[in-house]
Amino acid sequence: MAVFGARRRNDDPALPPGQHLTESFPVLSAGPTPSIDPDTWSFSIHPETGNTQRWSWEEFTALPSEEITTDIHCVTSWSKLGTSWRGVSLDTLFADVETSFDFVMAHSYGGYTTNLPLEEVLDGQAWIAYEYDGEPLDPEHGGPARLLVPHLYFWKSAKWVRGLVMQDDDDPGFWEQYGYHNHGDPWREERYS
Ligand SMILES: Nc1nc2c(c(=O)[nH]1)N[C@H]1C(S)=C(S)[C@@H](COP(=O)(O)O)O[C@H]1N2
Ligand SMILES: [Mo]
Repeated sequence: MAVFGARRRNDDPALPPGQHLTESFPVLSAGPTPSIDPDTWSFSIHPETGNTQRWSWEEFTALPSEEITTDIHCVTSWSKLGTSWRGVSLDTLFADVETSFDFVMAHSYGGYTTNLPLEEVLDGQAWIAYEYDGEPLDPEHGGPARLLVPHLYFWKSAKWVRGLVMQDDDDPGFWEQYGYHNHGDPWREERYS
């Protein structure tokens, strides 16, 4: 610890501009927490070819998974450092997907949507996460499974995700239609448009 006075919290190099640290794990949901039965849960990817890839909960949790330790940044200005998750990389899920579209729209149980460039969810940048801190993901945090795209503001990490639809255009999702930035890079403070 600093001897000559406490380091200002916002000086932490892991903190993007305008963010402050939180130790808690706030819940931010635009609507009620849907109750989702793993027996009827599925996750699917819909390319423009119509060749939909779909996984049941049993199939999904049998896929190779990874442990992810990462910082997360909410546009309302809290950041949480060193969060730990388990999930399936989108590289794994996209392995057999053929598409010439450059964007994805994430769709959640409950109706939430958010848009992302395909190239920003591949190459180890995004996961469908189903554990947090070694435990099944809490429903209020998106359980049974959520998108995790930690290099963008956390609204892009759709809770209760049920599928990704390939898009030709970068059409805005739920919060993006209400004025959130279409891209959402916390290091560039892409908060609102
Ligand atoms: N389905 C869904 N996903 C969502 C949201 C939501 O309202 N619905 N809120 C987003 C926002 S604004 C944030 S900051 C994070 C919050 O995740 P948490 O509640 O686990 O902290 O989820 C994102 N994903
Ligand atoms: Mo948020």
